[in-house]
Parts: sequence; structure tokens; C-alpha cells
Amino acid sequence: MNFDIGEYENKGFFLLEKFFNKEESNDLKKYARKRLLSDSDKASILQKKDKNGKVTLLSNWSTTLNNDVFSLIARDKRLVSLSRLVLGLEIYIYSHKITMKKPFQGGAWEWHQDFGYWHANGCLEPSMLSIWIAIDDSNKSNGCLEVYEKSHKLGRLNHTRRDEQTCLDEKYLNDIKKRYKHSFIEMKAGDALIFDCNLLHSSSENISDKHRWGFIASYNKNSNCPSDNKRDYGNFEELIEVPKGRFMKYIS
Ligand SMILES: O=C(O)CCC(=O)C(=O)O
Repeated sequence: MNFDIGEYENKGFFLLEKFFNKEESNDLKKYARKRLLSDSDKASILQKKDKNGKVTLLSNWSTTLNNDVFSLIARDKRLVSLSRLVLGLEIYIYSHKITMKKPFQGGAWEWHQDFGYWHANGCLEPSMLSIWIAIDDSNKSNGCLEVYEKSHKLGRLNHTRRDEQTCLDEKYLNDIKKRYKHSFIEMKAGDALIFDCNLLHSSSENISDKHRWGFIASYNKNSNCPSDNKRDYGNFEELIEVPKGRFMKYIS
């Protein structure tokens, strides 16, 4: 894996191409579709409206202490080692989830920093990161991730809750647009993006006839866990790492 921590720290993100091999990414796509496609209108899937009223979908899980395929991915040696390189050895899985945009319908994620959410959930320090793994090829027409490079250096900015999303205050966004470099992060299925919890990111609606799904595992330092267990995710739970590719044994 050719991870350049210097570039990650400077830009706030780093793209790892072919993070999962072909077999892993093909099987993961088939499995995720089989498991979640039929659920996509059920209550267990969060529906998040964007400012135009279009809906993007999110499924998340509160524990990794089982042999569930998605838990095993969050505990996979590759993701855990990468996160430990950045955050240090004492980390746990803050959350793991699947983000889904349906063809022609999937809505946008408005501009935000993940720490905008997580600080409000009781995490004090921005010693947190996410690894976003593309389940589908992700590009401008199906709503790939977009970032402002180096925006993590701004620290946490104010966010406001609008409908179901926690969005960066507009007044900051106007200045950031003028001063920071905007990038579309186009990815192939199996690529991974690791990014800092203060990196500003968003994604547009899906105007294509293709799905745009991604798996996201987020990691936190043990010492930074929220103290009040206010939510059913994000609370400290020991991280039990598993060997690379273990999830493939549980894919049916
Ligand atoms: O999937 C996306 O486009 C963005 C997801 C995201 O930003 C989040 O889950 O916080």
C-alpha cells in the first residue's frame, strides 16, 4: 500500500487505488446489494434529505463484535493499520455504515466536516478519521465525493442542522470557495479514500442510471470517546482486528 502520510496531513485526504482486489470488490458489491437493496425503503435505513428535498440513504451499525461482513471490513487489518498510522495504536471504531444513492434519485450530501457532527455528539478532539471504500465506480454523474483540499487546517467550523443534515454555515462556505482548491474524488470500485474528520466534503445528487454506494468506517482515539453514551453508536468498544480479507469467508 503506497500511503503517503505527509500528503495526507497536508491535504487532509489520500486516495488509495485498488485498496480491495477485484474479487473482494466484486463480491462486496453483490453482497451489499443482496442485503440492502430490498431494505432501501425500510425504517432501518436512514433517509437524509438534501436542501432540494432529494433523499440519500444511510445504513449504520452500532457494534463490530460479531462476524457480520461489514463489521469485519471495519476490523480488517488494512483499514486498522492505516488508521493506527495516523491516530496511534489506541483506537476504536467510531462507526461503520453504507452510504447509498439510488440511480436518478439519490440526493446530495451538503458541505460538512464529520467533526461538525461528532463534536456535537461529545467527542472533544479532532483525532478521528474515515475510510470511504467505493462499492460502485463513483464519478461526477452519480455523485462522487467532493472536497476542499487542506480545509481540515481550518479546524472545526460552525454547522447548522437543516432537515436531516448537519451543514456548514453558508458564510464560511462562500469564503472557502474563493480560497481553497475544490476537487472531485472520482473512484473505481475497490478504491479507498482516507480523510481527516475536519476535511470539508460533500457529494451531489445522482443524475445517472447507476447506483453510487460506499462503505465508510470511522475511527477515533480511545481517549476521545464520548463520555455520555448519548447515542447508540460511537461509544467505546474494544477493536478486535482481523486478518486482511477475513470478510470474504462470510460473504454468501
Ligand atoms: O457518501 C457520501 O457522499 C458522503 C457521506 C458523508 O459525508 C457522511 O456519511 O458523513
